[in-house]
Amino acid sequence: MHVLFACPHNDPADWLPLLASELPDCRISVWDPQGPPSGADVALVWKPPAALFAHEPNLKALFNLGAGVDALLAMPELPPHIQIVRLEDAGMAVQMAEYALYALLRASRNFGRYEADQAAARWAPLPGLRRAQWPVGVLGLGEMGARVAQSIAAFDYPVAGWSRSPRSIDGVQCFAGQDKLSGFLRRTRVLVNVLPLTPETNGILNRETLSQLMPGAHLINVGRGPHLNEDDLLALLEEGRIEGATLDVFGVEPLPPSHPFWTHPRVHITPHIAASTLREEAVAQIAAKVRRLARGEPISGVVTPQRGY
Ligand code: NDP
Ligand code: OXD
Repeated sequence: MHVLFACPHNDPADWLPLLASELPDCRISVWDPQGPPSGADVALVWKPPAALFAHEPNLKALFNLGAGVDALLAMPELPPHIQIVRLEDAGMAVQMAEYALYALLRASRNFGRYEADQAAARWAPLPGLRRAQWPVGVLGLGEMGARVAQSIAAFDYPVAGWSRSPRSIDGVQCFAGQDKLSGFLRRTRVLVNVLPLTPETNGILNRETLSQLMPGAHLINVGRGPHLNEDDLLALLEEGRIEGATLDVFGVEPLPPSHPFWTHPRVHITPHIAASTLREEAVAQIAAKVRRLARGEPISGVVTPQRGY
């Protein structure tokens, strides 16, 4: 197998030694758009330039260095015959669970209020937490969502999840399909979105859906920016129908300096760091799949383009 590293935003020096040690029998090279085609069989990619596909016609599989493949599938130059393989967890699910727990606890345990109290040297304990008043709902029950839901359930919050096909997860009330979305939203106070971005899920967080959440609702968006109608969220915050939001992903990234989210007192933002790709874990997972492909064996994590994830 010939493996090509085609991630112009990542330094190959950080990746090649790991790849070489995991795949000693493979030829490994870095994509050179000025040079002749490498003839590589598979490539590691993250937001690759469109020119890659015409330049490297021998590629049969792309290993995406992330879980979400929305940007890749949106490229018109992507040849239909190429297999797309996404990262499956690879150390990201635990990060996602930490992030969601942090945002949940900040809201439910009043940590934001206590930070303000400290700034004002004010000693003002609030009544203790009643978990029954904080039902959490997780949109998406895949690698990330299942781990998020299980982690929150371990802290005894009532947790539900929503997916496309029926799922069964201990301690999590599972809803599936479009016709169950409303019931899921109505029992949810803290909504965590960890769906992939597809034509079906684009814009799913909007006035109509967010208005169905319980009073005092909080939104945690760690999926993709275009899931959320940002103007609808701002209006619902203003109207008091949403209490607060923790957002990691945005319609435009980096978030423009003039965006109202930067200064909104009830919006907490982070720069798309909820779950970062970990080099060692990612390379180990990809290398194991490359070895299976070399032996002609099937691999998991292959994206279904028609589904969009
Ligand atoms: P998976 O493919 O493992 O899981 C996707 C889940 O979403 C599945 O449960 C799937 O349902 C569900 N789903 C998809 N479409 C629909 C739909 N139309 N209606 C209901 N449920 C649907 O993905 P991951 O968990 O690995 O990743 C999810 C997303 O998280 C990524 O695509 C990416 O956008 C985001 N992400 C963000 C990061 C960050 O740092 N902010 C880092 C990593 C990922 P079913 O189970 O039936 O297939
Ligand atoms: C991913 C991401 O999809 O980092 O892995 O957003």
